[in-house]
Amino acid sequence: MNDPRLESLLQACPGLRLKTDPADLEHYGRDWTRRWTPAPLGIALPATVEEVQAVLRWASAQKVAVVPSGGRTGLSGGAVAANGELVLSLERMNKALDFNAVDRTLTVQAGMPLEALHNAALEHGLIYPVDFAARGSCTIGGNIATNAGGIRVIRYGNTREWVAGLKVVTVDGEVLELNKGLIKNSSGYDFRQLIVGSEGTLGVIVEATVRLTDPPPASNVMLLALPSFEVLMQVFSAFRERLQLEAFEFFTDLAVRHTTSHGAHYPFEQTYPYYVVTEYASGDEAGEAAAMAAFEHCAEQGWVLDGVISASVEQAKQIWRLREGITEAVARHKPYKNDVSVRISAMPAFLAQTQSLIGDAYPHFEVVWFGHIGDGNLHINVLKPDDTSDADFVGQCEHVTKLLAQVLARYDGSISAEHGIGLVKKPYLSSTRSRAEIALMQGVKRAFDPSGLLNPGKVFDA
Ligand code: 2HG
Ligand code: ZN
Repeated sequence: MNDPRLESLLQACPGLRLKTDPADLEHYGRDWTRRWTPAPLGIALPATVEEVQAVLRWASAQKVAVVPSGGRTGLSGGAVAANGELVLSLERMNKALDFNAVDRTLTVQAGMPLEALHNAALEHGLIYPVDFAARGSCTIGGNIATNAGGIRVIRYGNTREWVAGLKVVTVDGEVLELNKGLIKNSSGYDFRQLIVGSEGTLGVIVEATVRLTDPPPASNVMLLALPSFEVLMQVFSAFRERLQLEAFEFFTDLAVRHTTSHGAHYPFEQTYPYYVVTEYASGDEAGEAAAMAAFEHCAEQGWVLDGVISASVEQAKQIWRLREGITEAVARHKPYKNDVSVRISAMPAFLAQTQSLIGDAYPHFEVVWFGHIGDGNLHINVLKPDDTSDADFVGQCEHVTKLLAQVLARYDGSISAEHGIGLVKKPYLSSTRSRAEIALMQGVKRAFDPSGLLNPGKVFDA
């Protein structure tokens, strides 16, 4: 620990756990984006709210920038520390603190992994319904900081809907108790919701009180094979009309090729261009009959070519793996990621335009399409060819993203549906938010963090 600033941090916060090994700096200085070289000053791993307060007071006094850090599974560079920042990892603050059976809320520390939160809810016979593939590694604090969405938004909404209260430490070490678990609270600005999605730029989330709900009725998983992109939204409407959908996810043949070469099991005898995995409530015969009716209707119209329904929990997991395994399966190709959204009603026209734009723009690149189509959210992963340099590849992709941003603006869409803006989408923020909005955001940032020390350079430049 050569940097004298870290000695002074330890004096300000005796007993604080600090990591400074090069391997740790590398590990904690990056997220799942691999574009930036990690270069943090050090890693602080507080165990208590008081320690977080002490670290932030010290950072304010010393004018040291701080990057709050959860599971670092983000895909927008929101947790990257590439400029000598102190990483403030919440990983040791990972416990459940309080369950309230009457309020049906669970209060946990921010560093609790999402999967641990799911399990903690289940211990009380309830569920925390927000879910996505990174559940084992991401943390609830990070989920809140990006208003994470995932595979069950169609049924339960985004993280935002489930946050009943937050404990946040401000840059000068004050503790804010936001909303305190209330359902009704019409007492001025709702800072809780301002913190949700603020990507660590306004304060450090140390505790969250989340709402829980009843477990869903039994569900089944169906995998559908589609002939074309054009029928996707028709299949969605047919299923949504007849069933209570828990998930409705889309992916392409190329995605399947990657997940199966990564161990996922493919249940059909031949391949098809497009797929949907849908999960729906099916506790009884009526539920299954409705699912069959939806399937048959789509088959009659020629919108689906094949289908399989999970006959066991194990088979349901296998089907899900075809979809949930995509991010991991394509990771070695250093994908350039787009995470865009439009209103569901705009989806058919937006999809058609985007498909032709991407087809023209990337004739030489593999493009993996997938996403939460039932929420109007599309993921477009462009894979880097081995013989193209990182810089050249990103340069070409950025050019296309500018065009995509223009299409999105035409449909009033968003350049980031659920991954946040971070560093990756910062150049395109103005395609989704107006100049007046960005100016107000900058003003809010100054009110919370006048010296610009919290996650500087993320979302927008102050
Ligand atoms: C998903 O939906 C995640 O699986 C990751 O949001 C998307 O890797 C991606 O682009
Ligand atoms: Zn997603």
